Amino acid sequence: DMSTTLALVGNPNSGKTTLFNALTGSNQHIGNWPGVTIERKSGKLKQDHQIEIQDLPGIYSLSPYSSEEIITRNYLLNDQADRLLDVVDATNLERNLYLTLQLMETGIPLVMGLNMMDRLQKEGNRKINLKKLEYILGVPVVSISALKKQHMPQLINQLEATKIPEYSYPEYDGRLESAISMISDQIREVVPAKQLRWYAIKLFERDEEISGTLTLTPEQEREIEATINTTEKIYDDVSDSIVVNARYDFIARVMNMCVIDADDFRMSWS
Ligand code: BGO
Repeated sequence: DMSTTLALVGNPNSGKTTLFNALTGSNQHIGNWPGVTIERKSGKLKQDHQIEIQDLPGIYSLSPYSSEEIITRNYLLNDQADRLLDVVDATNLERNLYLTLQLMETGIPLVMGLNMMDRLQKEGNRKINLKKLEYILGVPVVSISALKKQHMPQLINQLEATKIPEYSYPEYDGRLESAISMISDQIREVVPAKQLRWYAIKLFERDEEISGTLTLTPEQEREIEATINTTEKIYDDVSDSIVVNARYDFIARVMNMCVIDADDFRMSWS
């Protein structure tokens, strides 16, 4: 079987539905996710029926707080997607990247569809350097307009590419990184290799949905808790908030490197 499953992921209002329709045409299957009344849509890529597209609920984060988030993260962790198409609203890049970073932690190959480029251009006060964005994230970025069906061939080309480059994970503050690496050492034997970082971060955040799925020895649990405790003392903060801040720091660096606002120009010339 040569078919690949492409999961469509993104924030609410990023244009996921518009893009799904543009990519699949009338070739759609609609149902519900088990146990909830959230619509489940899948379809085949119009131009290439070997690519099965699974739409996932729109979310801002992979935390376990809403049904939408739980559906999405279970789907991703159960390894049902061969690759991800991360639909990003270019006019809200900073906020959308928060999900992108978490998607990258799942280890699943990812293509970013930077959507709403028509609106960004029309607004005219901001430029995104796509090459730098690709470079700093290490993932392919295709700028598109799902509404106007612009750059669809380029996107499809990228989705059909036999190999999507492996990316390195977003690297956070050194003190957090050493905690993640110590936790990774405790769980290496019990989680899939490519999901090691994701599980380590979730354990660091004390995500009980996730820790409940792992069978650890009491010794391992103590070691992990000790690592979390020490790190919380170093930062004088609770662990989940340490991770949130680390993600925002990373995003701030991405924005500094890749985005130019017209106002910045004016200020520097006045
Ligand atoms: C309304 N460019 C522009 N300019 N708009 C886009 C693009 C794009 O590339 N892609 C999507 N939109 P969804 P989720 C609307 O519905 O696909 C627009 O939640 C309106 N509706 O048309 O639904 C899209 O599935 C009345 O806009 O997103 C939609 O991810 C006035 O972004 C919105 C203005 O797209 C969300 C817009 C009655």
